[in-house]
Amino acid sequence: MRMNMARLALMFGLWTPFGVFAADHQIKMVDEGAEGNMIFEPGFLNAKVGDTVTFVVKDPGHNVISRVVPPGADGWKGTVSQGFTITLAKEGIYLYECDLHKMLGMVGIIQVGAPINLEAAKAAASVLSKKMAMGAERLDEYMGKIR
Ligand SMILES: [Cu+2]
Repeated sequence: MRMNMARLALMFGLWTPFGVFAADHQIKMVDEGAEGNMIFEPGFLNAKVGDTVTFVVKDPGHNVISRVVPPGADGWKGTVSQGFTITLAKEGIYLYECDLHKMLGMVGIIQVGAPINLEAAKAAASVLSKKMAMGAERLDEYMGKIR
């Protein structure tokens, strides 16, 4: 029995779970990184809806807490001892920090699709950078990468 290609493609599409094409990104928590100390690597990440991000413990003693997430997305908070994975369920900007070292610029941004909550992210980044003893230029650099 022969099957034409269109039909085959349709069947493949129907049978392929959404998650098959999702990527898992890794962000390391680092004491002394190539671009500075007390830093997430990479500090800016571009991802797609449905992707996951695993925060990897390169050096212990950090945590990852969301400060801004897109409307409808779940925030997260917790001490990270053995890594930690989040799913990027909604489009927009995710701004997060290490609560222990945010004053030193240990913050990060994940952009998923269009930056629909950019104003909220800008407002939070502005508040955050004023509290920083150092590393505010790092946050500015990440914010500048949002397209
Ligand atoms: Cu930290």
